[in-house]
Amino acid sequence: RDDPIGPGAMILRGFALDPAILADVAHIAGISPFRHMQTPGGRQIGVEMTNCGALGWVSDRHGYRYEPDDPLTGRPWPEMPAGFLRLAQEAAAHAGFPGFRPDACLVNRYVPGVKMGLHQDRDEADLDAPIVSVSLGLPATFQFGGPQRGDPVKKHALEHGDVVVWGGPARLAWHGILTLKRGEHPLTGATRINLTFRRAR
Ligand code: MD3
Ligand code: FE
Repeated sequence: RDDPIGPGAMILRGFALDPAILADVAHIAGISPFRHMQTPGGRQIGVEMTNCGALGWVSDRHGYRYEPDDPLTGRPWPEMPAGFLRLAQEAAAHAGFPGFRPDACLVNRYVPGVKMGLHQDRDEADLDAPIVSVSLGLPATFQFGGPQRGDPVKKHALEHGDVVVWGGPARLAWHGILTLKRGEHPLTGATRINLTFRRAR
């Protein structure tokens, strides 16, 4: 089911239900483990992160950026699985963005009590490309506003298998995830996994 939630933003409910996605996440985490990154201000980010693809999103005392190598292992981030690439391209095309070629996939892991505060995604060189985000495991509520920090936000529930595509006028929208509620998911246990596909360069 397509759920248009604003100009340039659409939820594709149940678009990512293939259990192979979670096997791929486990494979990635076996090479580049989930870890807490630091903010430039020296605080620890509550969400645990890893990446796959040619570039990975990194945050540390020096700032936010995309890097070809995992700073934890000193090796390249694991390759983007073929199924990830296909899923992201199919979702983007379905939402009206044909030709999406993501080179970065950030993998976020939430446990109950963790949130992601309101922010914009603007560390990417190509802001014409959309972002595709995949939700797995425990449900979450995400907040989605406008291009200005003070714009009113709307809340939407995201469940296992939901995919959201953001582009055009929604690309620089402020967004975040409310504190994850406790729960147990048959496939992910007490966690929520989010894959965020981007064109970083
Ligand atoms: C709206 N992740 O990694 S996905 C992030 O569920 C991030 O882990 C959240 O925000 C998560 O940066 C939210 C929904 C999302 C992703 C990217 C967006 C919403 C967006 C980019 C522009 C506008
Ligand atoms: Fe974001």
